[in-house]
Amino acid sequence: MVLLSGHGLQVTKAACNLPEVIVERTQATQGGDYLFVWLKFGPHLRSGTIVCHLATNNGETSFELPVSNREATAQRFHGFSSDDVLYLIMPDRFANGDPTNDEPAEFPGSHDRSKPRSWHGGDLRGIREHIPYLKELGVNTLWLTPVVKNGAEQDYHGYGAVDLYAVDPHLGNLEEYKALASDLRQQRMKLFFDAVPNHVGPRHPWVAEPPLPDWFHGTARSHLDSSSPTRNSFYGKPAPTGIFNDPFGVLADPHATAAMRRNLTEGWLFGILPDMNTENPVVAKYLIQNSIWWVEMAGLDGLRVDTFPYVSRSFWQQWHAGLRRIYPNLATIGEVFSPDPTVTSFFVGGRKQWDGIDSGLTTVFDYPLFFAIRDVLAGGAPAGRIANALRQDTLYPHPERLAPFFANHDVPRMVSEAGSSPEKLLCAFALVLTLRGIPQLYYGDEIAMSGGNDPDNRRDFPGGWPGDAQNGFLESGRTPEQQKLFSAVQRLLALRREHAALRTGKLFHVFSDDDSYLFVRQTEDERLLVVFNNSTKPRTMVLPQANTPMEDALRSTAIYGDATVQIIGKEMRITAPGQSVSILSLD
Ligand SMILES: [Ca+2]
Ligand SMILES: [Ca+2]
Repeated sequence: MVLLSGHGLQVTKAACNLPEVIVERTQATQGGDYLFVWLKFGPHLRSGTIVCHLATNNGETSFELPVSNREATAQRFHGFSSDDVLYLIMPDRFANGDPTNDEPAEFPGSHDRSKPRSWHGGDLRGIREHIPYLKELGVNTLWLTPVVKNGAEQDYHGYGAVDLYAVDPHLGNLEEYKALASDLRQQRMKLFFDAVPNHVGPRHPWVAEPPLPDWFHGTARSHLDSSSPTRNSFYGKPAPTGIFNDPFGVLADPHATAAMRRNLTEGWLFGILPDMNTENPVVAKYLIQNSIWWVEMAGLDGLRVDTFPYVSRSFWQQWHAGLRRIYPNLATIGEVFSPDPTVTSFFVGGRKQWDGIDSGLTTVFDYPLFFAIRDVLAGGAPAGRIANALRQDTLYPHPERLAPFFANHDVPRMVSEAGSSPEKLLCAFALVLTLRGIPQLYYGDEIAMSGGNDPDNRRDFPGGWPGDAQNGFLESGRTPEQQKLFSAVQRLLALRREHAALRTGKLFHVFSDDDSYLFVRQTEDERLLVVFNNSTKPRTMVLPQANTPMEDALRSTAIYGDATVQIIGKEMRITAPGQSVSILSLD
């Protein structure tokens, strides 16, 4: 399906210049300002440019459609596993590899590094130039916030698309994006695209003139707000976190009414982002084709899926079916911003839920664990909250695919949260990199970048711009404290690569209370004990070994951190420094 825009497109005849291309049907809309053309390709179609002629009662025109054979699929569309570590970058804020695109001619006044909500000049070339840094750190899978064309003065973040088939000119162009993907593949690294089928930006040309009258849920003048009419008090409990999140409970609740759900799935996010009418099959087709196009063009391994609960589940089922028909291993990871695992797990695919729908989603970011880690480290909550989050893994078909994280672009930097500290930041890294799942890190946390709420949590990576006073990409440019943290994170990432138990080992709780949480990651060949002490004071714990994965261990070797273990009789006497994580190998 091709969507053309123009004038007077009420065609009476449409035909293309190749016998392998058949025009199945056409539909003109909006007084001829749009034309949908459904094409069918024969099996012998070859690379080239299709030219299709359109005839109307008032004249003729034509359009060209480039087609190409698929590139070799080796090393593409792999999906992900716990062998991978995701690293989230906001391209505008990481590194400026091309100062000539800082303020594209069509967006005058958009670039101003002194304004936190303006474009700052970072781009795709800047990321390409820093692949060696990412390799040196030890991450292998990049999630970039949306690279689609936005352009409006404050849309540096990418979530306000004005063209779903173009790279934003501040960031580069499609060739530059493909080059980034290719460079990453050469380094055996992966690339995830941030897909946003829920909405486009308020300045998308569709808003003034939608291709179909029901292209969006509502119109710019008349639409629902995405805020749910039911607040947390509906379920008799107060909002459990200080961080805003819509109560998605009604979407997972078999007893909720359509009225309780409708604002969430059909409302305009924040009351301003035009909400795609994904129930219209033509809109669904457009969005599915668009996602396939990006995956194919760049050879992507996966998609991070924005605002997942805000889109109807039947759409997600179709969208995944469309993608997986071509890319059976493609990974999709959904944003379900909720502290409640009964809510986050509901959206994961792999099984039908009470509505008869399997969303198809590979996995979700582990928001419940995120809230637990923040509450424990910064908020002084009991360390046992971590065990409590993990206990609920039973809700997920594949808990080993969950993506634990302690920061992203929507929450304050860990080190800047009240009650946090550099030591706590390092504990957060160590937990996320040793608990089960596929970890996700946020750019700059490895050098303790600070920042409060959005957009302060999206500062420029120091050294990414010519003339920056500091260069955090180089050891020589880091402060001693930053270097200490960077080295520790690098070490944790290396240990993850070296020890299969940290990637795939079965996880056992072995001790948990208000101050400490201890767990073992076990494979057939290896047992690793991870000791997290959240108290500022050192402490000693005595754990019986019987009927635990520590059974019969005769000695331990510290591979990270300063905890010590003495094995006396059938007991392990574990001493952990204050505010620390340690990893010990048991044999
Ligand atoms: Ca630039
Ligand atoms: Ca929606």
